[in-house]
Amino acid sequence: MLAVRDTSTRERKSLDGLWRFALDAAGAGHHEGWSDGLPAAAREMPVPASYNDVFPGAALHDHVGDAWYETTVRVPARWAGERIVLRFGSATHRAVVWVDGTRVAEHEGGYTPFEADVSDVVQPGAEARVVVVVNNVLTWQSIPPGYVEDTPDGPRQRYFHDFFNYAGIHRSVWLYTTPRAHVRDITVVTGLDGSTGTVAYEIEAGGGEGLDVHVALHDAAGAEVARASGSGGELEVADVHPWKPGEGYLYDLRVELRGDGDEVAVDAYTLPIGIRTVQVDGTRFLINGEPFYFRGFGKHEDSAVRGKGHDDVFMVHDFALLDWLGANSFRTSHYPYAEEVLEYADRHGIVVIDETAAVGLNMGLAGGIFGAQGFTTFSEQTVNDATQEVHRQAIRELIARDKNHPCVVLWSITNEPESDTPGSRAYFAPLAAEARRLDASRPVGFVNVMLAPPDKDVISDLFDVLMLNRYYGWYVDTGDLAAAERHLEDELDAWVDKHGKPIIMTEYGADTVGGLHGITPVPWNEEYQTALLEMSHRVFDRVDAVVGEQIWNFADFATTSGIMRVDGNKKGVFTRDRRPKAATAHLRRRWRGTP
Ligand code: GCB
Repeated sequence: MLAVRDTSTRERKSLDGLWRFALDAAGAGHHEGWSDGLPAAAREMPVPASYNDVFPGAALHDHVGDAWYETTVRVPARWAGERIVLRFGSATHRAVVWVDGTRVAEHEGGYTPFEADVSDVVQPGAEARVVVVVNNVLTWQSIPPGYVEDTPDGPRQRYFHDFFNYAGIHRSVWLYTTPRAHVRDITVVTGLDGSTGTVAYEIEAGGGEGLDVHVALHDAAGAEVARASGSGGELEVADVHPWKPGEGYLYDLRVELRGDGDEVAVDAYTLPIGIRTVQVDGTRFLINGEPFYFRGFGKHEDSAVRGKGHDDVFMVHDFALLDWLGANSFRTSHYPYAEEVLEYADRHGIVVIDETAAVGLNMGLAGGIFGAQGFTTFSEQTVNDATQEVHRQAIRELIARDKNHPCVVLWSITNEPESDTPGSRAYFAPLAAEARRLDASRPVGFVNVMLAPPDKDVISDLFDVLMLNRYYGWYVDTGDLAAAERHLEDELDAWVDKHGKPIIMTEYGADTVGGLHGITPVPWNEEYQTALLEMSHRVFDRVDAVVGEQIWNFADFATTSGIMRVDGNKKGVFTRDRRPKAATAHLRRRWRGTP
């Protein structure tokens, strides 16, 4: 799916700003015709943002059910004759959209874009009313899963993942044009052969019968370096300048649809691409044929008041802090991040492990950490075939959106699922195969939980790399870093013996209250977080197969309430407002070599 861009043939108009907003816990809006306009009592709500923390009070914070949004947009008169599309970067977790009372789109899944062709619904020159109902309910058939408990005080959303269930219109909304005949999709796969780069491309056109496809590749200085025509083919780039970690060199692939002999494009779209390769070779992870070591974090899209609303200020600041520490990578734990984030990572040479929102498919873990529920993970009544279909669709949408980003080097199809039962193998084998079918150019992985060490895990053979979340020194061996060091190393050695695949440590860390110090490192103080990271790093340095360390977490983040969390998860090396904890000094030394 192409990102929204202005080009010589396309124009876009932002719908971001203040929308009218009303909660609808009872689901009345559907019967009372809110799709034609919200009740007069509606208040104003910023888009993009999570709605939960914008106004005080539990009604909004803990809302379960529908929330309605409405805005109007003037459709420029000059857009007459164009194809006009309404596009949402995301709406969490599902949405239905009406334009002037006509239902134009619905979408399941809170972290991927969707759009509707509204050319026949809007009038160029006139205003159009856009109404969206966003629903935040998690069920056994949603990704991520959850369930609603009916209590005497109303419905309560329960879920099995450790971040707050923020909801709303989290990313930008655009109205944009394309010509009626248009470039619908582009897929590139790049290669390197010595100093020659290759770009295999496929172009899908919509309504472009009789038009020819022309592609031209331009380097960062704007010079054309290759061209071709036809809807598929391969470009060769002599003296290629590869995309590399730390150096996000991009070419522009200019795609045009043109009539026979015409010089002027009917539609033009420019896709920035990076030429690089990714491979797994034994226990090494290679980018451009060279061993790559991941240094960085699992992150969250999370900040005060905005919740999960995309914000360019936090995005640029977070990347600046990654750079300040010498990090070279992060994982989009635990859902696809905003497209702007991937684009920024492309331009700045930051390596990304791209994850679906399939988190919390593990009742063993949910029972152990977040309070026993007694559910079975994979069953007719819980995570079942219908869930698997939603999960498959989530993988499709992630890959469709992010397949052309050079920063993305690895797909993570799920975080910490149950992976030690026959049911888990039956569930994941087809999903791993689906990810491979959709993209043969990148390795596929999943993130393994502590409850499924090498002697219990039954799915790691389906994947190319091992991604491990381990909390030695925190959830186990709490406060005993000597025992933690032994146990961590023993387990890593066992993984190496069993699988011989590269190991990326995708989570390790300690909850740490910013500002809490102790002369002795003990759990919760800043000294202990530093000591736990130092201990982990000593172990990683002794195990050759470890090809990456991504600390949990970049910054403190909001979670659901519970006795395990004090104002959220505190495993950040930055506080939620991005103040450094003491561990950042260790990281700067280790990752940047800065004293
Ligand atoms: C995990 C999860 C992550 C949690 C983290 C923790 O294993 O993947 O979502 O936040 O542990 O802090 O417990």
